[in-house]
Amino acid sequence: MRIDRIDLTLVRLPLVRVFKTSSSQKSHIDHILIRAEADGLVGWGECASPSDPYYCPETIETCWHILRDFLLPDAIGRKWGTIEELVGFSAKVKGNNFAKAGLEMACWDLLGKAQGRSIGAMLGGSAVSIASGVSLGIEESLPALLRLVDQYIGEGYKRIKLKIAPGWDIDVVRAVRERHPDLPLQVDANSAYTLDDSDHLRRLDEFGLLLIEQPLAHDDIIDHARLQAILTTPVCLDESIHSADDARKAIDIAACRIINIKVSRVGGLLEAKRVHDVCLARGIPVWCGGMHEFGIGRAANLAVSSLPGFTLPGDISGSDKYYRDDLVEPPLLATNGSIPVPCGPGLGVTPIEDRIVRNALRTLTLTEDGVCR
Ligand code: OSB
Ligand code: MG
Repeated sequence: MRIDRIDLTLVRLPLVRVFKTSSSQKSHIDHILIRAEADGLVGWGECASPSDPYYCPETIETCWHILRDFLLPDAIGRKWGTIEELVGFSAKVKGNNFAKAGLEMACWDLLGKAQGRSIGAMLGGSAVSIASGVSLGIEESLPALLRLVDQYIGEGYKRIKLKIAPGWDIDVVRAVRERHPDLPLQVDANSAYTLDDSDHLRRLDEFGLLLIEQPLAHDDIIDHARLQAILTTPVCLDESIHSADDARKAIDIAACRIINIKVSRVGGLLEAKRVHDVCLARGIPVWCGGMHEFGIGRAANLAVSSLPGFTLPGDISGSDKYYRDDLVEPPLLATNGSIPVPCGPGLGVTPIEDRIVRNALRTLTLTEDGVCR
């Protein structure tokens, strides 16, 4: 294939509810959509970077810069036949995984359309639907959180994840657990604690949680190994895992017993599959994390979740949990807590282009002759 034109669009969608974590608070989401033309086909990708550098070092502006000035010029006009080859063009770019993942996703979509196969099938996935969980942010009050928990359980979601932070942890988890003794429940600290909090975190062990996600620093696995050794609750790494090699090392030193795979955090679907393969071979369960993706990125998350190692419900809820009007047809919605994996060619969803234009903050077109604005 040969890409001869790429359009970047920065799109803003309002969230139906403010989302607060230990590290950030959001009322709307800005993601970059990548529309790539190759061989008469069109492929779409989504850069799901946060706008602030509080979850990871990247922001949506660093993604725009890295795409415009490095990744896209390296890809446009070059022949490639496989994703391995395509990814090779940008191997010299260190880090910047969210930026890389957006372009790579558009290329999977192109390749899938050229071959008439879904991305799930191309990755080797076989599940036709996936068990869906929800991630609940830090709320104004405990009653407000309990109402949300009841609402999503009522809608059929298969497990609940609670964001925790110092001051919003033990009592909150206890209240949810007392109300729902058998609920599959897990927590996510987004790096809000240190090893000095070990005794405090051990108090979570009594609640039968599925896991505690990223309690310690984003760039650490050593302290996580120390913490895991004294917790009965499985530690799950999110922020610390950027590649299959990271996963192998974390498993080797017992820094975690579960891994959250995010397509964008690991730089794309190919690396996500590699992380999955390492974990499957080592008996480490995985689940698909989310970055509030719009429909394009959400479809990619569904595709990767069809792989056999994704044995825990993921954070892929129906897009209506976050957005009133998502950007794709058909809409990706949960029924009784499960969401079908798209089976059409490529991502298997069709972007609604006029809605994208209506919500665009900025666009940029690149061709083989250079940038046109
Ligand atoms: O840590 O998993 C996280 C959202 C933004 C940044 C980090 C995280 C999250 C979520 C929401 O938990 C997951 C989703 O539903 O997309
Ligand atoms: Mg997380």
